Amino acid sequence: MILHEKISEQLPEWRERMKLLAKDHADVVVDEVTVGQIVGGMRDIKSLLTDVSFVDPAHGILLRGMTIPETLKKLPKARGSKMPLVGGLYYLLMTGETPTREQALEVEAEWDKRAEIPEYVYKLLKTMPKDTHPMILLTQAVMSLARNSAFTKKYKEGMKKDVYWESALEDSLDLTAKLPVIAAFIYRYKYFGEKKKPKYNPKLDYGANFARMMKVSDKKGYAELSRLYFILHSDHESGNVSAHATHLVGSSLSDIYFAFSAGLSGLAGPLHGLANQESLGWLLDARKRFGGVPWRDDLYKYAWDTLNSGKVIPGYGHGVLRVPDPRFTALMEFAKARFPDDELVRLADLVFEVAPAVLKEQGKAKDPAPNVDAVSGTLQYYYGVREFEFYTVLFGVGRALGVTANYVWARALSQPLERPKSMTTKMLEDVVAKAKQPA
Ligand code: NMX
Ligand code: MLT
Repeated sequence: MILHEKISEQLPEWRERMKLLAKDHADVVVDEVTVGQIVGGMRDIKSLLTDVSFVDPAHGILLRGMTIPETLKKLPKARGSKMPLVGGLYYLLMTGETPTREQALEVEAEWDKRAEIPEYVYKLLKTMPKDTHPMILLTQAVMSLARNSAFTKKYKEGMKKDVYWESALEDSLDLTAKLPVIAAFIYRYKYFGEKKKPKYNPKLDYGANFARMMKVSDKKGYAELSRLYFILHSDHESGNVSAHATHLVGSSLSDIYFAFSAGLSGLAGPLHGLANQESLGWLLDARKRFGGVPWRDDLYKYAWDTLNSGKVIPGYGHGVLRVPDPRFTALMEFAKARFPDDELVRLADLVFEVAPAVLKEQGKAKDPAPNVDAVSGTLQYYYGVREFEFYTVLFGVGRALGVTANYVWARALSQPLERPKSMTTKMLEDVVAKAKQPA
């Protein structure tokens, strides 16, 4: 299999580099940690290692070194489409190389072979109460797939450490193949009561399959959005909650199903992936309150009302970025090229003018710019996917692409159990008292 071959070729060099760092340079100081960082959610502490992606505060995500516009331009496209094949993105994340169209299609073909969902997963989903949040359903479905993990099976049989990554890759391909099918089933079952299992069509790519299984009316347009959406949400270096949770759990040698269900649980929080649903809710509220796209002054007041009521403006701010998120820009460009007159798109655009100014005036948020969640739901809404509780599921399908690539490389490079050290408040106060003592 193509990804297996490529990773095998690259492994000796990466292992050598890792060995040098671990053995010969272990005592070189990289950074210092301040009290502010310890009490402030570990922000900016450089302590994670990944080559899959990097968030540059001034330029946004670099996927294997490529900006979003470069990624969208250079990856091979689905036939008759302006958007890249998701299989090509997976090849890029896994290998660090830009694939040819054939290589991207080989990954897509792997997904075709693995997209079948075990019957018990459907049964499990159907036993849940009707009002269960779709992120609970997705997390449960993913967790239940651990039953078939190649990694866990081989581990029990005594698999050697240097081949851990091979069964990690097997599981990752299986998981990423099944996710769009599971997500589409959850959508059709939960909101339309459909019990029929979605069928993956080998003649279609990942994005087109998803659009077909979701049964939206404009399948072609939604396939384009799905390709873009999954690519944009795939990875955002390793410190974000979903990636970090997946990595942490994986470091205990839990299989990717356990690890990713932890990542999904983190994604389900309103400060992380759930912000896309909150963000659309905020826009819809504004539209309802003002009977359409409001005047700028009204929107300004609405944004201040949100802040004054102790809430955040969803879709704005970021832990690392200090410019408008290029993923936001890519989605906005997509919308403006296809449906510029859509009322919610115009409203989201006006919020982009007003919200940063309000956040700057308030002076708290370090990044007053929009992140990916500020507009992602608006595009789903346009294509008729209006059940916005479901949006984080879509984020999850995309995020699996990045975190599984990281999981495979973490096993390939024998990244160890993650185990940072904690302190007590008294210990921290003692450190402060000592630092403040006159010399
Ligand atoms: N609206 C109001 N206040 C904000 C916002 C915002 N959009 N962003 C940051 N702040 C506040 C933040 O709550 C904090 O206040 P306090 O000191 O009272 O605790 C202060 O500004 C400093 O926060 P930062 O250091 O700028 O941001 P931090 O790194 O802690 O948090 C987010 C980053 C993304 C959690 C934060 O900006 C936020 O809550 N944004 C809204 C929710 C959102 O859009 N989340 C999605 C993130 C992207 N994703 O896809 O996961
Ligand atoms: C993400 O895509 O994970 C979010 O932008 C959050 C982050 O990077 O912290």
